[in-house]
Amino acid sequence: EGRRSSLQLYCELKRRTRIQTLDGTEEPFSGLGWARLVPSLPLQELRMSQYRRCAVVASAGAVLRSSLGTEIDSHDAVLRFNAAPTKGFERDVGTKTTIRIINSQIVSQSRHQFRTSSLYENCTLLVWDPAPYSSNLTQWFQKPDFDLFSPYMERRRLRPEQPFYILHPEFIWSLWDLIQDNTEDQIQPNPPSSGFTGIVLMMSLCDEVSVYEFVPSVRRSERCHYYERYRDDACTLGAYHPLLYEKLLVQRINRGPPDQLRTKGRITLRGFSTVRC
Ligand code: NCC
Repeated sequence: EGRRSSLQLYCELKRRTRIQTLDGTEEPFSGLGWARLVPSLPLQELRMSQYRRCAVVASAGAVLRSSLGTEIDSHDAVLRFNAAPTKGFERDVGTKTTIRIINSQIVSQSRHQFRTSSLYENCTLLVWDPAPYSSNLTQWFQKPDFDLFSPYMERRRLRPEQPFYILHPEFIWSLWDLIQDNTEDQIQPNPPSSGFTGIVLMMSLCDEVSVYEFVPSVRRSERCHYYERYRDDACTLGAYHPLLYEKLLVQRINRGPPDQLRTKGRITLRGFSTVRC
C-alpha cells in the first residue's frame, strides 16, 4: 500500500543490491579456467578504496553546452557509458574516466574498435549482455545476445593489468525486479539501461553520487547522444529499456535541490554506506 518514502527506498535498494560479476567459480566458466582469467581483485572490493564523491555522466544530448566539465572532474571517480568520449567535449563532460560500463555490442561490433580504441583504456571496464535471463549460465554462454565472451577472454589475456569484469545476469535482473517492485505499472521484461546499473553500482562504491543528465535538465533535447547528431526521443524516454521507470525511481531518491536538477540535470544520491536503516 502506498509509495515508499525516500528513506525506505534507500533501505530497500541497499538491502537488495549485491554487486555480482562472473568470478569463474560457476559452470561453464569454472571448467574453462576462468577463476584465473578474471581479475584477482573482486569488483566489490573496490569499496575498500572507498571513493568519497562520485559522478555518473549520462550520454544524453542535453549534456551539450552544459559547461559541467570542471564540476564533473572534481569528483573522486567518474563513470561513463559505452562509446561516450571526453576528447572534444571536455568543457561539457570533463576529462576523467574511472569506470566505463559497456554493453556487449561494444565488444562484439567491429565499428566500435574495442581492441584498439583508446576509449576503453586506462579505466575499469564492466561489460554486460542483455540476453533474456535464464539461471542457466551454460545456455547464456552458448547463445549470448552479442558475443562478449571471446573478446573478453582475448582482452584479459592481452591486458591482464586492466580491471575488466562481466556483470552477472543475476545482478542485472535483480535491478529489473527492484524497478518492477516500485511501480504500479507492468514493465517490459527487458534489462535496465547501462545508466541505471551504473548509478546503483556507484551507490555501492561511493559515499555520495552526482548523476548528470539522467533525468534531463532544461537543456533536454531530442538529440540522442552528446557525441552524435542522431535524434530520437526514445533515447531519453526509453523504448527497449524501462528507462522512464528508472528515471522516476532515481528522481524519488534525489537529495539535491530542485534547481540543480533543472539547471544542471544533476541528481544527488547517498551512497549505501551512509544509509542507516
Ligand atoms: O545510449 P547509451 O545506452 O550508450 O547511453 C548510456 C546511458 O545514458 C543514459 N541516456 C542516454 C541517452 C539519453 N538521451 N538519455 C539517457 O538517459 C541511459 O541511462 C543509457 O543507459 C545502454 O544502456 O547500454 C545504451 O546503449 C546503446 C548502444 O548499444 C550503445 O551506445 C553502443 O552503441 C543502446 N542503443 C542501441 O542499441 C541502438 C541504448 O538503447 C542503450
